[in-house]
Parts: sequence; structure tokens; C-alpha cells
Amino acid sequence: MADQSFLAWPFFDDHHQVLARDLDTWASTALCSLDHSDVDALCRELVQSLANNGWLEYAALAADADTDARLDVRALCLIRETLARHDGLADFAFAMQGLGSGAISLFGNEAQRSYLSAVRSGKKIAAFALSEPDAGSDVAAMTTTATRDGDEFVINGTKTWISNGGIADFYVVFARTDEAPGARGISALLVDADTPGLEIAERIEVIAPHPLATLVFKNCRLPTSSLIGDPGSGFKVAMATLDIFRSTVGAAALGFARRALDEAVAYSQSRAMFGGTLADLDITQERLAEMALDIDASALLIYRAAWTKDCAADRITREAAMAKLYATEAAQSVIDKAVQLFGGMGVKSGVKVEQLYREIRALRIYEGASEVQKLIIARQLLS
Ligand code: COS
Repeated sequence: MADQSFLAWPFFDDHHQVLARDLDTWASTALCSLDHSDVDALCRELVQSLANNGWLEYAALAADADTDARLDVRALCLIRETLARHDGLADFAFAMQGLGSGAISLFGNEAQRSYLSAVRSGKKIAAFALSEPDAGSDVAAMTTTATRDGDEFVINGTKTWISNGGIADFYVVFARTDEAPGARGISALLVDADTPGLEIAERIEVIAPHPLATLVFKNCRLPTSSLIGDPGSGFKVAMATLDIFRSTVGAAALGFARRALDEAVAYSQSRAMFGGTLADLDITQERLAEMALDIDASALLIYRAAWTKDCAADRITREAAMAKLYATEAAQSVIDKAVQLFGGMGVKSGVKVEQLYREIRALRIYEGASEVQKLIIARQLLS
């Protein structure tokens, strides 16, 4: 079992410690021999299995939650860290239920909140549709429009890199409603996947396979009741959602890194070399020490951000940016070191560290690339 001594840190309440241990026990059997040959089918199965075992109750608020109820960011991070350590697609399935419904948890009205029950029970798969071919890091440059026509919105435009695209039952779509130029003229809309005018234009294959697509909207009509939050507040809805889920991306990276370290420790102790084992070599010990240090530093930043959101501050833009930036970059380095320790075995298809090497890469890009996180941190320093 991976090191869980960090659960004694003062960031956590008793229920967090129980949650992390119970999930680890469940994941050790439920996620140990998954068949990844059909990712769409496996993703649907994982959503159902995560729901049946109660884990999705952390991904979205209850439909009838009190108005002051909040997502438990420490729990979200612990769950992503633990799932990522066992299986990247299980982490993905959990995370996207949360990110895809985050705007509804945070800003949804009573009717929209019924979707939260379906997300928690695995009956609906959620997706978050923000990025566009020419607007990824620069969200305010989006060109998809939602034009008011009587008591309807008409959406036209393209969204891309949409996780769960193709299998989602609904999308939270950000589109220009033009109350003002730039960031103040964007709104968030709840769009059912079967709405006429919404099409999956392309399924995108990536190095760590998961459902991903480009969506095209052609005169896609929605009732005005699809608006999530106030008209023109979409940029803030997106940023507030990302404030929560960015720390959890760091947590997933941490889970991948912990798994890489576990694999590296076990392999180096069993691999015979120069009359001893790989672990006897000073250079190996130096590598392992660097990996352990990076992991603890990442964990401290992630759980600092999560604790701050849960207990001390409404906005954690800087803390979340630091946690995501550091943990994803550090995990890439930890995993690369693990691959190097494995030698040729490290690049053999299907070996765990080879999978981790592919899985970590996108985390330095999505939900705000490392460069965007640096921009956010610097802006706060200079403001
Ligand atoms: N929470 C609430 N409001 C926020 C916020 C946050 N975390 N961050 C910014 N805002 C508000 C600002 O206060 C500002 O409001 P006012 O106009 O009332 O002052 C408004 O939103 C615009 O903010 P800003 O001027 O900083 O916006 P920019 O267009 O300069 O963009 C970055 C800032 C680059 C940080 C933003 O576009 C971003 O995060 N980009 C990455 C997006 C991303 O993660 N893409 C991946 C898609 S998901 S896979």
C-alpha cells in the first residue's frame, strides 16, 4: 500500500482519513484488472461503479443541498489522488462528473439542480465545454455565440478538446451572449447532448486514451431557462469552477507520481545489478529521494489549496494555480525518473510506468496550461 502518513496532517478531518482509506481498499480490488480496449464502454462502467459505491456523492452537491452547502475540495483531491494511483481512467470518470456539473453545483437554479442527482447516481454523464479551436488559454477570446431569439438562445460555433465528448448526456457550454465585450459578455448554458443542432464533429485520439471530441453547434436552440447563473457571468462561472477543480488536477498528478515512486522502489529493490540490487546504488537512492521530495512538496501545496477553499477563503485562485502548476510538473519529472530506473522495461507498452508516462502529459496542459498558472500567480503578485 502507498504511503498514507500524510493523512495525519492537520489539513484533514477524521472523515477525510476514513474516506481515503476506504476508497483505497475498494480501488485495490475494483480497479485492479480493467479492460481498457473500449474506453467509452469502460468510462460508462466506471461512472456507474463509482456511483454505486457512493464515491460520486463527492463529485456534485445534492440537488436539495442547503444554499450554504459546498463541495468538499479536500475529499475531491483525496479521491482523485487515490483513483489516479490505481487507474487513470477511473480518475478521469470521477473528475469529469465533477467538472462537468461544477457550474450547476455552484450556480444552478432549482430545475437545473435535478441534474446533480443524475450525476451522483451515474444516470447522466457530464461534460464541460469551454475551449475552442482558437480560444484555449485565452478564454475571453471565444467566438461561439448564444444569440437571444424570443424566449430561446440559438448557439452557433465549435468547442474542442471536450472530455467526455461523445458519451456525455449533457454539456455545460460557455458562449458569447455579448452583454459586454470580452470576459463580461460570456454566459454558461446547460445543453442536453440530444439537442438538435449539436453534433459530435470529431472524436480525438490522444496518447492516454479517454473520450474526447470536437462539438459543433449549428443553430442549436435552447430555452432561456438553460442559462446557468446570470447573463454575462459565464467567465466567472468558468473561473470559479476551475478554482475548485484545478487543485484536483494537481491531486491526480500526485496520485500518478505516488504510483511511479511505488513502482520504482519495488523495481529497484528487486532488480539485480553489479552484485547487489539497483536500490543499492547511490545514484538510485538520489533519484528516489528527489522523487519523494517532489511528492511531499506537491501534496503540501495541493492540500494547502484544498484546506484553504474548504476552511478559510472563498477564492483560491493563487493557491490552486500553484498546486496545479507544481504538482503536474513535478509528477512529470517523478514519472520520467521512474521510467529511467526501469530502463528498457520503462518504455515497454503496458508496463505501469509507461502508462503513467503517457497519462501525466496532458495534465500540464488541460484546465489551464502551466504557463497560464504562472501568469495567474504573477498577476496576483503584481496587482
Ligand atoms: N473567480 C471568479 N472571478 C474571476 C476569477 C476567479 N478565479 N478569475 C478572474 N475572475 C474575474 C475577474 O475578477 C474579472 O472580473 P471583472 O471584469 O469584474 O474585474 C474577470 O473575471 C476577467 O478576469 P481577467 O481580466 O483576469 O481575465 P483574462 O481574460 O485576462 O483571463 C486567465 C485570465 C488567463 C487567467 C483565464 O483566461 C484562464 O484561466 N485561462 C485558462 C483557461 C483554461 O483553464 N482553459 C482550459 C479549459 S478547461 S480544459
